[in-house]
Amino acid sequence: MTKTIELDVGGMTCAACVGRVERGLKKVDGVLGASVNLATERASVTFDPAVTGPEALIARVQDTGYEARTAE
Ligand code: 9UX
Repeated sequence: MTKTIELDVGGMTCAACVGRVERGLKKVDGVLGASVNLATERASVTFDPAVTGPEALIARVQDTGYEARTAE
């Protein structure tokens, strides 16, 4: 089974930021895909919930150097 969540990502100011966040998320075990939109400051992340979850995804974005929280 897979799940997709949306994260609000703060602190991205250029296209290279988007690449950094996407690459960071895709390195998390259990992540199947990550797509980041600079204009909306949103990340859409698809993952295997048996392996990872929102807390690990948020922590990875923060470790990459940006702010993150689950989107409403
Ligand atoms: Mo662009 Mo983002 O020069 O951390 S990579 S601002």
